[in-house]
Amino acid sequence: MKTLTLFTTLLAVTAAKKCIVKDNKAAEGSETETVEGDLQNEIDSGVESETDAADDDELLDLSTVDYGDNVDITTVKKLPKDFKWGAATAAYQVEGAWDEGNRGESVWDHFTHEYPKNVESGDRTIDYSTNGNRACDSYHKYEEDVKMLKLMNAKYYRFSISWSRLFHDGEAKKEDGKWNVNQEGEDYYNALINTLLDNEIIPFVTLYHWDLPYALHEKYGGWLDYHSQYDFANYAEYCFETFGDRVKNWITINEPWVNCVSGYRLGPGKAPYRCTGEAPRRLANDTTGLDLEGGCSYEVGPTQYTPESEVLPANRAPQKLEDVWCSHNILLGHAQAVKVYRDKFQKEQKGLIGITIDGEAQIPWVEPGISKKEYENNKKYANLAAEFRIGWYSDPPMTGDYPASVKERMGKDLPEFTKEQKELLKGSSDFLGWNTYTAHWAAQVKNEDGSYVEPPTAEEANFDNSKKDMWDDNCKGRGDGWTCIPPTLGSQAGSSWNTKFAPTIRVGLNWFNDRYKNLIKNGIVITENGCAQPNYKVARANDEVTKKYFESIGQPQYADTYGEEDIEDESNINGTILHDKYRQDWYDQYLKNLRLAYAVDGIDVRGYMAWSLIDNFEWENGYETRFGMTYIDFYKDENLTRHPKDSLEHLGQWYLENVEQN
Ligand code: PNW
Repeated sequence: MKTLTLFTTLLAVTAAKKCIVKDNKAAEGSETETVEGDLQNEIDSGVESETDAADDDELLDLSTVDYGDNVDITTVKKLPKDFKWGAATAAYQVEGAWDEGNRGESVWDHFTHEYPKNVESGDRTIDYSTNGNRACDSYHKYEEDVKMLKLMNAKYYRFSISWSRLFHDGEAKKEDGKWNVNQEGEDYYNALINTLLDNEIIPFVTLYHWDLPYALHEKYGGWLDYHSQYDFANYAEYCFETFGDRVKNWITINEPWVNCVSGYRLGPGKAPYRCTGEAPRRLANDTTGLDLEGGCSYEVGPTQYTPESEVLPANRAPQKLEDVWCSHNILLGHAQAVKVYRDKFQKEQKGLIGITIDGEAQIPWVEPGISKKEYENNKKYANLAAEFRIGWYSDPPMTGDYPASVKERMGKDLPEFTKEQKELLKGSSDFLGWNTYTAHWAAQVKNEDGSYVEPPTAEEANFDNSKKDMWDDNCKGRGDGWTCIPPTLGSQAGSSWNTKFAPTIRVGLNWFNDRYKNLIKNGIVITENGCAQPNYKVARANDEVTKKYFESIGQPQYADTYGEEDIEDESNINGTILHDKYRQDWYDQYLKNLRLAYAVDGIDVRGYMAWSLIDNFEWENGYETRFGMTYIDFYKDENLTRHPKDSLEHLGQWYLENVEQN
């Protein structure tokens, strides 16, 4: 089929990367040296020779840009019987009971209590509206959550464990055969796990979903410090030992990028609000849109977050590159936890362990009148952008090191893994967990006169220059932020960054498959996907531009605009709140692309966890943004009754129709 062949070609070319750094012998040398042979060969073989053959001025035939999802899904094979089907939540977002059962404080408790203004609220007179103090009260109501899982025919439930519910100060220790655990915390997770199993639902457990024990943040700056990896591994060991007889699916870390970049650089929306990226804006007097209550200062200083350094002083001023160091240490934490599992438990318990990363698939920018040559260049930049956005986190657990492009362009600003650490990291994820929501455009940035901005030279390589020639997200390299330059990729869902472009899941699955062909041993699991139903709070300034744009390239279906009738009406639960058509359509489209990736492209995708089972505490958006398939009235309903939305049973039906049943 014409369209599908072209689709595959497009994906293969996204694997091309060599020509990004030109005329840079030193950098090329280090690339050959550091990238694993297998991976390098795969990357090289992905380079299409037609790339070079493209005539300078020959125009691209827009009809050849096709994502191949306009097919009748019943004509391709179904997903296999053992497909891991379920829904996801996270401890801080649903549990509540923040000071019950002897639970310790996490960075999220601290952040939300210290800076309530940084969290959206529909009613600030309610003191739990800006935090997870009560949330969905799943600590007491987990049995009701299980009933919701049944409605979607879930075979799996992905939930996370609150580290500080088990260990107040984050430090798990075993003395004379006994752990210093908070017994009430252990009892809670045992009850949850056992209830799931009684209901024939398999637990899929995340060890860390952003709720670091606050004590560790105070002690040494949390993930900024090298020592965090060992505390994480000790806590993980306790979990394997205690729950591993029943839990066979483990995720070490959820979304290291969001945790580190939002929590340590972007500020002021996510814990622990280190905001080293906010500080330069403050210095430049550009604080538009920032609620700076609490604030933070900024020092450019040496970043000694290494094994040689002493434990870091608590509460020192934020420094540059904190997100980079957080990422480095959290990846090591993942690897250390996996080592413990493999050395002491995996053989006997026979479970799988992996990491869940996030990141948007990168879509090469296309427009009417674009030349073939330019489009080919955009494909290369799509791969490069994906290496920065995704590969930075997925390469280490697969290949044992950061992508060559990231190393070259970051220069000395990127910490290095030692030989031992590389060995520890390599192959440390039995499966690859991927949270996928949205997509970004990618291209090379142009100067005013239309010439290309050149990549940084070896001398220029550092954090600030590393992406200077790359479109930043969807913004044509002209600024930062999510919505600065239209058009966006797909329609605007109910969260500022959340746009609907369903082919992204298939493009991303193919990107992973091309890159890691034989390295992902137990397939890819989509550990999160979903949307907030459109609501009146999101800005829709780009809708028209996006619509016109997609029409201009002959793909009006991806503009996917919606009208008033799809927008959540808070005053009437029996309207769009429960009859969530937009969300059902979201799931249909993404799942169709997932099934095509499996059936047509042959991708080893083994599971899908919808985000989220229930409406919950959506971090800095509080209870004002609803990703759930179950409605909860957080402000008025004392009982926090679970009301299933249409999407919940819709997914239950999807499962019966699209996954082999016998
Ligand atoms: C994920 N982005 O976060 C998290 O794992 C969930 O806890 C969260 O509730 C869910 O997605 C919905 O937000 C993300 O900006 C946050 O691209 C932000 C982004 C992606 C994922």
